[in-house]
Amino acid sequence: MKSLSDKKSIIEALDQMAVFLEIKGENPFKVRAFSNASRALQSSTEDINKLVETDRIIEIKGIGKGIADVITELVKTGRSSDLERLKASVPSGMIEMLRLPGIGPKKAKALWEKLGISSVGELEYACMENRLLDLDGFGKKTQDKILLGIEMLKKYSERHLLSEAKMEAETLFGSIKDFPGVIRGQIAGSIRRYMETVKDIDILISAKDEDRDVIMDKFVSLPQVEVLIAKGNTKSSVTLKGGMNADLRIVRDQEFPYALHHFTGSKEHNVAMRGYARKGNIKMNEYGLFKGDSENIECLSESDIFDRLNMQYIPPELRENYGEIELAQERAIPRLIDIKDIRGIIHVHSNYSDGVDTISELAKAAQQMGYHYLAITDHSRSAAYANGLTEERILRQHEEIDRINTEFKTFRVLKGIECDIIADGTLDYKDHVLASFDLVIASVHYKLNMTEGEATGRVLAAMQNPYVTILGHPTGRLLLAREGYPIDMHRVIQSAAELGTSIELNSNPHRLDIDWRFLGYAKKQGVKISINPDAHRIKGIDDIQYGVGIARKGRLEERDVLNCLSADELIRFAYARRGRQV
Ligand code: DGT
Ligand code: CA
Ligand code: ZN
Repeated sequence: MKSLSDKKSIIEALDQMAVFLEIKGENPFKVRAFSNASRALQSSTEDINKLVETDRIIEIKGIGKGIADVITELVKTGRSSDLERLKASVPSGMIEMLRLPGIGPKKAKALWEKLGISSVGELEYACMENRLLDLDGFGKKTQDKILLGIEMLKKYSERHLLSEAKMEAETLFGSIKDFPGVIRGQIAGSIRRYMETVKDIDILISAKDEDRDVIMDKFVSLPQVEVLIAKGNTKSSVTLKGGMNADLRIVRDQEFPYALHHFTGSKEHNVAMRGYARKGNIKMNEYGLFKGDSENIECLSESDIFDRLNMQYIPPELRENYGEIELAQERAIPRLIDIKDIRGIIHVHSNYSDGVDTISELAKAAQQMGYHYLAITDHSRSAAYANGLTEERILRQHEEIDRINTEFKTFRVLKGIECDIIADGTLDYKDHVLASFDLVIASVHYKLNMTEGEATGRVLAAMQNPYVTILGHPTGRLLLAREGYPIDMHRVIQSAAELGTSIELNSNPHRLDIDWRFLGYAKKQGVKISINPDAHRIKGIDDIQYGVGIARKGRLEERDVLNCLSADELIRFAYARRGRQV
């Protein structure tokens, strides 16, 4: 092991101890003792190794016995058991959080204690939901500063949210497609497949051989390019200013369909497709489909490839080797849900709780986007951090909704609530209050630290309540930030099927929860999935596009989706669960 006996590392270790002690809320004198010791070491000119050897560390002014022992252990063994113990008792995400500008131990501690935030991802999510505005010692300025810092941190992370990668890719492709010489092109890779997280951007274009150099020159000198990784005339790689890597590949136009299929992937899908083609004596790769050894089977488009292989076209979202190849052979891939099939928006927060826009503004925006209804679902009373609704404020909100509804002829605002599931699995309001809503989303928001048994029990208990129309974000995960609580999703789905409860596909790009890998099972059980934006502002309604993409990935059809129903049908669904007719 590398010895820590250099002064700098020891100073760092002492500083870290001070920070961890402060986060843990230890005695301020003890915290100060460590920072004082660190400062004392910094100004001391003595050789630490010698001081330790001769047992004279304690002679440095400002270093007492306890800290001298820590330093001695650091010098002799290269580690400190005290520091390691402390470090293990603080969530590892907190350590990353401390790298953000404006977040010192005091603020980190407040975020942890007051909002249960222990990672950068959770912090980002909380900022987006305006959670920091009312927190003591924070405010709009701090919140903005933190968000900016997080953006910088994210530059260096391995994977990215689909939403961010897709927007970057679309801007980039928007420039590339207009370069002179580009014949056709497309965004490929995991973005085209709508994977929830993405490593890098893959763009494929076709061009004549003689145009390649100019196109590559233009690509690498685009304003959003920060670093050139490699430049060639078939492939160039760059790092964008936002921190993401992007590859541009150029092929001959007649190769484009095969290359598009290849670079869309996934790798697992490609391998399985090649295996399937081989059974028909066809060789398949990124350059073509070959009968026997050499004769190329001409394909003008990607769908020709599937045709020639005698299978149904497989939409990109399905290409994960998740059963799609068998389905395509049987021609059993259904017509997947499309955003145009969505009739109404469910799960939107207004300024009654932690949203920023008024109900009326949200309703008008949703109508303009072509939807027929909007179910407002603010937070319930125990969500104090989000200004959850008291019973009295529910009444006021319902009066306001009734008034707004008189202004619309062909649009309707529904009365919903996102009701917290209390730790014991009961709901945040009494039944007679729940009965006043058109629909109820029940979600877990706190005490996320559960075993699988606890989480499953808590959620199943909540679903027993007949007023629960939809189970909200069923694992509580935040992509790239926080694992969801472990839960027996198959049992939850079975229970939803038996009870007639819907399950949410939360379309916020940080969540995308329920995971698409469970959608096939939900569909088979006949559970309706509610594709919800969980919007906290008008713009957030657009997030439903990510939910629709994920629903397609899970092979959902229009009839599998709750908000493809009309408002009347939706209310009938909710009331059927309550055992009542409308
Ligand atoms: P990611 O990790 O989000 O970037 O995911 P992809 O799927 O975009 O992966 P990437 O960028 O490494 O490669 C793009 C596509 O190229 C991939 O989806 C399929 C194809 N590909 C890459 N490596 C292989 C391979 O070893 N074998 C085959 N058959 N295809 C590959
Ligand atoms: Ca990729
Ligand atoms: Zn929620």
